[in-house]
Amino acid sequence: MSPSSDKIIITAAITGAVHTPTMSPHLPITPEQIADEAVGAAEAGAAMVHIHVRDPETGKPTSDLGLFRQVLSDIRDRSDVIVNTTTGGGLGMTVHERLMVVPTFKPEVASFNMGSMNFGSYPYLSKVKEWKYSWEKPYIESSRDYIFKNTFSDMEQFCKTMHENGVKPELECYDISHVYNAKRLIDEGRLRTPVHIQFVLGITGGIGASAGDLVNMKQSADALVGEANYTWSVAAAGRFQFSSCVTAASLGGHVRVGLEDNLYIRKGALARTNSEQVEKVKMLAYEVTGRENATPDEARALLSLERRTAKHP
Ligand code: KMH
Ligand code: ZN
Repeated sequence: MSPSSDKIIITAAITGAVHTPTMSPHLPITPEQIADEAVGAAEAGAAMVHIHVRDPETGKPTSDLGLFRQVLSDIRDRSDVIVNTTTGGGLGMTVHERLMVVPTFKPEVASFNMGSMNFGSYPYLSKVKEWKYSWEKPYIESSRDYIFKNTFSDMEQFCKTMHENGVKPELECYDISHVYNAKRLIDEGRLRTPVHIQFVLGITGGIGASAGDLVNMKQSADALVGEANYTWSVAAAGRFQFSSCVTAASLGGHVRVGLEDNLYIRKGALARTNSEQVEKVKMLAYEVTGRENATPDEARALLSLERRTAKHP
């Protein structure tokens, strides 16, 4: 068994860069909305919030550090939740743009994507007829020809920058080869154990989201990284979100919900807030496994975090 815990860490991924405003009127857009949603998710039981930012006028994902500053300082003023910033960014952002949030704000945790891959959101094209903003359709269409770039050289730079700034990487693994890449970086001394792995399931271009897919990912990590050397969580796209969370909770892992990954609360019903999803997964994990949600400080201990995010970034 990986160092599994009785307490379960719930992460809420608040807005992301995959969904667009037309897909849900509840997607947080402005810095105020993103911070409010993050604080609400924390109050509902999330120990960690994963943050992307969007242009407040159009809702388009951006790497603007001024917007990150507003969101991070607002959250920090109002909550003790662990802040996890994206370094995956969104379609069309450069590696440099994606990484700058790390040295600028030194968040406690940041995502770290474990390999280059296709990352397709284009299946949404068949679901939407009229788009609210002109950028949305070309953005989604561009994913058909998009390579999410995380080369070995990029990953070495991410390791160095996160290490120099005392930021714990959350290793986003979308396929089994990404677990091999994590092992390589550990063996090279670029990543220190225990690492925290996020198994990201159901992305077009990555592994699927069945229980078997999750078990495959976990067994690969057990064999390659070693059960005692990592903690883990699952983030699954769309309708696989809650079923994957229940499987992960049963296997001793942690869970991620949020509108970044899934816009719905149940079949056919849009989630109105991130906190609704946090409440639901908290209930499911407890009812199915008896595991209670970790507080931010309990999560800090479970993830071996060294320090808190500075109060005013
Ligand atoms: N968007 C998710 C599929 C990141 O932000 O770096 C994974 C993610 C990666 O959250
Ligand atoms: Zn993200």
